[in-house]
Amino acid sequence: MADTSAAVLTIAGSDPSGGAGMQADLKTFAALQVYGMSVLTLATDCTTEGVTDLQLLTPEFVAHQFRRVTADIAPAAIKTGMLFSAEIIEQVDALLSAIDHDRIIIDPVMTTRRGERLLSDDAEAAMRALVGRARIVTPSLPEAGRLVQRSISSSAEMIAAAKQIHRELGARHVVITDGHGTTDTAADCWFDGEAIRWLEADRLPFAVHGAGDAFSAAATAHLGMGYDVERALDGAKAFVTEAIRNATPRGQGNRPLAYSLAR
Ligand code: PXL
Repeated sequence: MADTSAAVLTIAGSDPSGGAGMQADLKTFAALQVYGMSVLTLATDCTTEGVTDLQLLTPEFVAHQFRRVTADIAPAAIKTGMLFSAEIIEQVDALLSAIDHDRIIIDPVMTTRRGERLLSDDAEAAMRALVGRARIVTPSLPEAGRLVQRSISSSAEMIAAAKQIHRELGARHVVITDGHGTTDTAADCWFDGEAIRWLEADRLPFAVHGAGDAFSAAATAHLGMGYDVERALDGAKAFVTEAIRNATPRGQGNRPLAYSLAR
């Protein structure tokens, strides 16, 4: 029986355009009708065209928010989004280690959607360590490449990278999302430690903003409701596919998703 009153938490950065980041996570939580909470890590100047600048909160204030909010309301699942600096990533790692939660989803925000690096070498190393806390880690194709330190372009390379992220970095479930790939279907590669499964949907003929965040947030909402990982990932894929299908153009860049009620 799904726990429809579940409270779920995102630790993420602000996207003032409302399409990605903390805003995408909270809209996804609301659409799936769980109770959303958020610990802010940084503010960006993001629009549908991307990010050009950001400002970080201190790791101490990230920790302060996290400790206060989780002591007040116990999260049923926790997601991380943009953490950016080695110091914030290490702080979040310490906070998650202290509460030993088994429904942690790490969305390792490490590249732009075009695959350009966002993180320093130190921050990337800290992110590889944080991934070990994940019940589910959800890198995009270029982010998976940063995690394994080589570029990935074929299905065979996706499979090898998913297995390596499980084995060497310690994430229990690895889902490499292929939103910007070149095949006809938008197929995400899921490795659960034993078998590979592909999560498939039609690839839609326009670029969107925030799809990776919404997928990961939807998986978090489902885990928080008490669903197992398979149901959580199938539910997340269905949710994000619908939100992409309904996305309408706004602004000068990629279409933000349409977060309509989905449960
Ligand atoms: O989609 C990744 C992402 C995460 N978090 C913030 C963002 C973005 C992308 O624009 O702005 C705050």
